[in-house]
Amino acid sequence: MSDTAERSTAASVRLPRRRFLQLLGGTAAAAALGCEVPGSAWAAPPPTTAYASWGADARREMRQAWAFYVQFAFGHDQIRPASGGFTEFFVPGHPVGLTIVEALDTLYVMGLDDELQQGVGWIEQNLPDFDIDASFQVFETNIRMVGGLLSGYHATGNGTLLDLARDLAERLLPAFTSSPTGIPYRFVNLRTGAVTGNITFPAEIGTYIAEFGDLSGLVGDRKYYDTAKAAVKATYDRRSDIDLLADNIDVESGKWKSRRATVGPPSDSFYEYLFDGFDLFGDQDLKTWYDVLTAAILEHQSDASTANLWFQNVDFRTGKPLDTRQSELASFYAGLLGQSGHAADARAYHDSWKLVHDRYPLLPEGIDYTTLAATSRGNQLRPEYVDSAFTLWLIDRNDLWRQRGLEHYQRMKQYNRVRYGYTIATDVTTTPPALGDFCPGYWWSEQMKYYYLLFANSDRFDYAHNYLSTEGNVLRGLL
Ligand code: DMJ
Repeated sequence: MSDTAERSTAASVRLPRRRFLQLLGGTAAAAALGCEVPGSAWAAPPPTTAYASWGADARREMRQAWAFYVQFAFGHDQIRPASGGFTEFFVPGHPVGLTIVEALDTLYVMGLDDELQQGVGWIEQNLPDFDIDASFQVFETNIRMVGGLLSGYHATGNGTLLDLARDLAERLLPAFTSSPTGIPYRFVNLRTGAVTGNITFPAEIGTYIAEFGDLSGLVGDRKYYDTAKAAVKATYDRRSDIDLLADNIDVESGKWKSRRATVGPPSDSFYEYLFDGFDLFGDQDLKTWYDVLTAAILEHQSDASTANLWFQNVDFRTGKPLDTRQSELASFYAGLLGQSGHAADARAYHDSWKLVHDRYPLLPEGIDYTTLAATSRGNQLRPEYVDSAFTLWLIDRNDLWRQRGLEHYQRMKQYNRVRYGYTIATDVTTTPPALGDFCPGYWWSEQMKYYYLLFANSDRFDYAHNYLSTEGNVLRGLL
């Protein structure tokens, strides 16, 4: 790709951020237009070079893994790196190049420009639009595909990527607009707009504002932003008297179908995007909702009875403890707490996960935090632990976070590596762990980017003012 040419084209198609904030109107826009967008307080001291060789190492691993993906699975959603096979993520028989889309901005920040050009070329030649007569999961399609295309657009300025992001978001909209509550159905047929899946979860309701809001700003149409925010509000308005959310809800009746409040799945990124919507767009409503729910979580779900901080699952109406299980996915919450000013809790919660990391060769999918026993023995090659470490490092530049990130990276190299890349594990209670044959799409978008940015000093990333989505897509801060 002619990078310079593409970038100058991009400048002419982008709707300036200021214009989008005007479109938003009201207090939120005023706050943002006053340049009080949170995140600007992130410290930016001079980087050290102690970890630079690990940055180069992560870049080499990414390049090699990409070469294997191109050789064995190019255009398919995910490689099977042990066997050299492939698998689709959304719908069997309907590949959408998920790994390529997820990898775009990681390739960009790493300066792997030939690979980036190869990926964009595949998209240009093979994805004219998303007119696919099949049912796609709305949440995953948004965070992975819409977000990946948008961050790819921010990286390259290639208008095709933005057009595709818009085409796809349009096809997701019926999930929201055909719902009587504004809470999206879980699945939508990308061609017909037919919806299914009327029992859903907070994360699948509230993880759109970053991508939809970015798209609104880029194309000058606020409907995406408004749709995403309405779904969040519909859920927030159904909080209990003690300001907690349960984790199952009926899209059509708006009635809760469970009583469990959790910061882990299937609620996790609902909370993340409340704060992120404020971070990106200065929307004070979202910040208020975040603060109300977070105060209740800290009051009713914090459990320091083991001498470490954990977040118990509780009854959302009474606050009564339900169980002491913790998903690995919940470790993202340390980063979110840090971003939102809860520095001591952030450190304490990451310290808790460090204990688990010390106990097993790889983090298990789930534990009982009273004993640290694995309740789910697999390891889905997940990024949340290093995601938090990276986020916390951006805030205080304490080398502790780099050390934790490096340890996570070295364990992955030691235990998740197979012939053609990196794979999930099926049992981490043995050393070495038993391995599967599957590299998830998020590996390309999340941890490889976090490792690289944590260790290297990328001149394509603004370490002081940035935004990474729940899927690690950089929607602000690419240089
Ligand atoms: C990613 O797809 C996203 O981070 C999502 O929010 C939940 N976790 C997976 C990776 O584990």
